[in-house]
Amino acid sequence: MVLPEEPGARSLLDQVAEAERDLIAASRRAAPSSDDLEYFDAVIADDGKIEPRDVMPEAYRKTLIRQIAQHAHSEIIGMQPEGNWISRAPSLARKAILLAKVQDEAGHGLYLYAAAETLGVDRSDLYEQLLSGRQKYSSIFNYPTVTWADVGVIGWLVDGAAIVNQVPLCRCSYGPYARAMIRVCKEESFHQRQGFQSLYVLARGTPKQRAMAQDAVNRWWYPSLAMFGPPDSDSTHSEQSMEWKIKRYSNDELRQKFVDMTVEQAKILDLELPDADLTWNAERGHYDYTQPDYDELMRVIKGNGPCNRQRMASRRSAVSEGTWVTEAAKAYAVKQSERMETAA
Ligand code: BYC
Repeated sequence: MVLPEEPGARSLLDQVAEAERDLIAASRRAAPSSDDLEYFDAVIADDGKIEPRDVMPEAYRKTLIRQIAQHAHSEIIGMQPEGNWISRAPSLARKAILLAKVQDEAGHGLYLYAAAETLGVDRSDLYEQLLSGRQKYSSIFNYPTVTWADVGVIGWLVDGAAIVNQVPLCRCSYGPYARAMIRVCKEESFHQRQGFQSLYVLARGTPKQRAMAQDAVNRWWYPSLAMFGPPDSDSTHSEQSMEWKIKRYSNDELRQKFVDMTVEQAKILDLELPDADLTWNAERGHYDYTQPDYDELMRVIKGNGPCNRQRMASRRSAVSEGTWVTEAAKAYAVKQSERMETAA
């Protein structure tokens, strides 16, 4: 099933493929001959890629660590709301799909922690900062998944918002982050389609199933819009991140792209988006829409959303109760490499 995207724009997956071609070309460029910041400025001006070997301003490095770590933590915490339904999926096929999807999110977390480590941080320090609350994760994962339809809506709206935000990150100026995003986006695109398909079935099911799908859309719409962050006027990092070409679009620009794309998809689902003021504005060439509640976003970011405490408690217990698994895996890896050495 082909989902309509932003009117008049190239498909999101075509944009990912184009970014991948640029990344391959950039990786073939010669290493810098100088170790001063002139090279950094020239690469950014030339729309090239900064690699871990290159000198970079300390603030650029810190911004990337903040954003990539927050992104990695979001993938890992994001496994919880959907994981909640693995044991209650309505069929074996849906259960297998959901298991695979949640496992993909763990993989995304791993690509992203690996990308952050190229900036000279250790992933165990990043976990520690998440657990102590010094680093954050996306606001969206602090909302509960109360019905099966929430799983479909997370796929459609949350993964849909994630793709709109992340496709431009495939063209981020930092090579390892951009490369991680290529694979993440291809997988997210698949996730979004499965969420859409699951909702499509519910929306055409019994009146009760249809009502459950609509109720889930009503609850997730505004939190999904808030995923893009505060409005541009309140965004502390956007201006600098855009100058460095880490971010390619502002929070409001991406939110608008998401609205324009999603309205068309909602028509196919035959579900309502819960915004009476959603109207096409021919002059702007975009839909006008009601903004999410940014005070609520700030409360959720600060730790006071409906599920913040539950999410962090689950994460802490996964670490404390799972330590023996990590230690066993490490001991096994040591044993294997000793065996290989003896055999060689
Ligand atoms: N939630 O200056 P701003 C996924 C913070 S994973 C929490 O605009 P920036 C998925 C922001 O960090 C989804 N915090 O910031 C996974 C900053 O605080 P600090 C995650 C938010 O960085 C599994 C402050 O507010 N995606 O989709 O320029 C299953 C001011 O904001 C949020 C990413 O992480 C928020 N929603 O722009 C399914 C993508 N919004 O750090 C799906 C990568 C803002 O100064 N990240 N804040 O204390 C980004 O693109 C950018 O970091 C953001 C924010 C657009 C999120």
